[in-house]
Amino acid sequence: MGRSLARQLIESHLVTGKAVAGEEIGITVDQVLLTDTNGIMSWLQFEAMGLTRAMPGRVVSYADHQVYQVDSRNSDDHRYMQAVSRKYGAVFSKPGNGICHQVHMESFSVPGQTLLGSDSHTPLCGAAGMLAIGAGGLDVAVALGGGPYFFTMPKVVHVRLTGALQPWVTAKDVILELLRRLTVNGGTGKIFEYGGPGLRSLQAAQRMTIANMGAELGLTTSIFPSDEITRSFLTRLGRGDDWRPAAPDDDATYDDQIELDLSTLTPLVALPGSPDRVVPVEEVAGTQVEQVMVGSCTNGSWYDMASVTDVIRGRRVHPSVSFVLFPGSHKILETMAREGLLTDLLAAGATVSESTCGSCAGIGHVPAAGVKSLRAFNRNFPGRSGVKDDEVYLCSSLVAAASALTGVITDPRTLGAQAATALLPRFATSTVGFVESDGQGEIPRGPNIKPVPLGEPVPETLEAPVVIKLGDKISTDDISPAGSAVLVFRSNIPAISEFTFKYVDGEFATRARAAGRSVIVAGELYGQGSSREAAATGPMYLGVRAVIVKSFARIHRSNLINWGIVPLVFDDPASLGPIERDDRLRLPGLRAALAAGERVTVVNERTGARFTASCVLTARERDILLAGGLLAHTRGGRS
Ligand code: MIC
Ligand code: SF4
Repeated sequence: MGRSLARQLIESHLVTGKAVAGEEIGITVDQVLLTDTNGIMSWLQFEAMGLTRAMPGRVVSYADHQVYQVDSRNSDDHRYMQAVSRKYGAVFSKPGNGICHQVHMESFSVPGQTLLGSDSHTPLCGAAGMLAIGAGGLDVAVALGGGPYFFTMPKVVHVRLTGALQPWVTAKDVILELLRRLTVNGGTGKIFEYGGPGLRSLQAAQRMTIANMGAELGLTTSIFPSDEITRSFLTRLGRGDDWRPAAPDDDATYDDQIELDLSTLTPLVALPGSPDRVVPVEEVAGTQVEQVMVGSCTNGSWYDMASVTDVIRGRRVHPSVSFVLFPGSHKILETMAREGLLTDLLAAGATVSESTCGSCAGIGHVPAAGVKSLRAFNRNFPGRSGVKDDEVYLCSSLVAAASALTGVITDPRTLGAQAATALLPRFATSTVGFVESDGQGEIPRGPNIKPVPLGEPVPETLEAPVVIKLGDKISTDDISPAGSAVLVFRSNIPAISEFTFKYVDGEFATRARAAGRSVIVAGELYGQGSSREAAATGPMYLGVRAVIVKSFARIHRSNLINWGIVPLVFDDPASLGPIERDDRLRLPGLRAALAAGERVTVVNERTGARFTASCVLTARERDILLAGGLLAHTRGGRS
C-alpha cells in the first residue's frame, strides 16, 4: 500500500509506537527552533534537567517576538538566550533578523527532515517537505537533549488542489476558505498533506502561508511535497544543495480527502474574534479601518511584500490609515532595499517595521479603543492586539493593500487588472543576523530570570473550588495574554501567573491564590491557539490542579500534563451546565483512578450532583502527570 509523504517521514523517524492513527508515537527530531517567548523557558528547563549539549543536528534560537526591547527585561532574556545558544550548541538569530518560521524556511529547511519548534506556527516549514510540528517548551527542552517527540499519530488527509488562483486571489484565501469550511476545530488530530494538479501553480511563499496558518485549523501539521518549485526557492536563496525531492508514493492512500478547486476561490475576510468567522470580502467592503498591516509569519514573505508594493506603487495610503508592513526576515528587508521596494513603499506613505512578530502578538501598533484594524496576519482572538474589545479583521496582503489606499475594507478586484508579481532570480544571501556557537562563555541571568518551579504530584483525592467557568474555544490568548506588558515575564513564572485570565476575569489570580488548590471548567477546544506554556505554568503556579472541559486543543493538553495539571474531559458534556463558579468539587480517588486508567468521579458538594470525567493517558503521560509534571518526573530520576 502506497504511503503518504507524512507517513513516510513519520515512519523514517519513528522510535516508539506504531504509526496507527490515535496511538502515541515518538519520533526523532532533526532540527529544533526556539523563540524569545516560549523558547526562553525551554532553555531554562533544559538547564534545570541538567542537560549540557543540544543534540539535534540543527538548533536555532530566535529573538523574534520582543525585538523592540521595550524593557531591559527583554534584553536580559535575549542576552541569556544568546549565551545559552553559544554554550550549548545552537545558532542564535539576532533581534531584527526576522520571524523564526520565515527565517528557518529560508536558511535551514531541509526537505525530508523533522523540525520541532516552541511555537504553534512551526508547521510553516512543511511548505518545504519537512515534518514540522509546534510544541510546548518542555517537550522542546526534551528534544534539545536528544529525546524523542511524543504525539498522537494523526489521520493524514489529502487536500487535493485543482485549478489555479484567479487574479487578486491568494494563498491566504485558500486557508481562509478551509477555515470557513472546517472551523478552528476542523484539523484536530490531523495532518493536511497538499497534492493534486493545482500544486504546481503555488509558489513556495504561497505554500508557506497555507502550511503556516493550518495551525488555526488545529492541525498537528501541514505538508507539501518538495518539488521543482521548492528547488527553485532554495536555489534562489543560494541553498540549492540542501534540496532533495520528497513526495508521496504514486499509489499513496490517505485517511480522508478534501477537494479544493483554486479557481473557484474569491478574496475572503475573517471577522473579529476568531480566524474561522470567514465571509467574502464583499460582505464587509466599505467598513472603515484606521489600521492596516501586512506581515507576521503568515504574510511576511518576499512575495507578500512585493505584491503589496505592486498595488501601492505610485499611489498614496489613505490619510486616516496607518499602514504598516512587517517583512518576515532581514533577508527580505535587505532585498526590498536593494530592489527599490522600500523607496516605493515609503513614497506611498507606508511604514516599514524591522522584521519581527510585533503587533501580531500585541507588541506595538496597538489600535485605539473602538478602532477597527485590518491585518494580513493569522490570529484575531479577542484582545490579542493589545486592547480589550478590539475589532481585528484578517485578510490577504492584497485586500490589505487595496484597503490601505481607500481607508475602508476594499475588494481588490475593484482595482482593475492585477500586475503580475515577478519572482526574484536571487535573494540577499547574507548571514549577518546569525551567531554561531563555539561552546564557550558565561551565561548571564538578568534579575527577571527566575528559577523554574516544579508542579505537585497529583493528590489521592482532590477537593477544590471551581475558580472560573468558561465557554467554548477559550484560546491561550485568553488564558495568558499576549502583549509586551505580559510577554516580558516569560522567564518569570511567579510574575506571569498574575496575568492569568487578566482580560477575561481581572480577579482570577487573586481568587485562585486565595483558594489554594482549584479547578477550571470550560467547553470545547480549551487552550486553542498558541503553544504558550505560560497558559499552563501560570494556572499551575496559582494552584489550579485540574481542568475539566468538553475537549482540549493538542498542544495545550500536553502542556497541562507536562506541568502536572490533570486534563479531564466530561464524559457527558451536559455535566458542565449546572456547575457554577465557586462550587466545591470533590474528585475522590483521583490519583488511583488515573493510575488505573479509570474514569474519575466528580461530586459537586453544593448540589450533590455526581458525574464522571475521563483522562485518557498513555503510560508515559500517566507517569509524568502523577509525578507533578515532566520536570518533577525527570528530577525523580524516572526519565
Ligand atoms: C503566538 O502567535 O501566539 C505566539 C506568541 O507566537 C505563540 C508562542 C508563545 O506564546 O510563546 C505561539 O503561536 O505559539
Ligand atoms: Fe510571531 Fe505572530 Fe507568527 Fe506568533 S503568529 S510566531 S506572534 S508572527
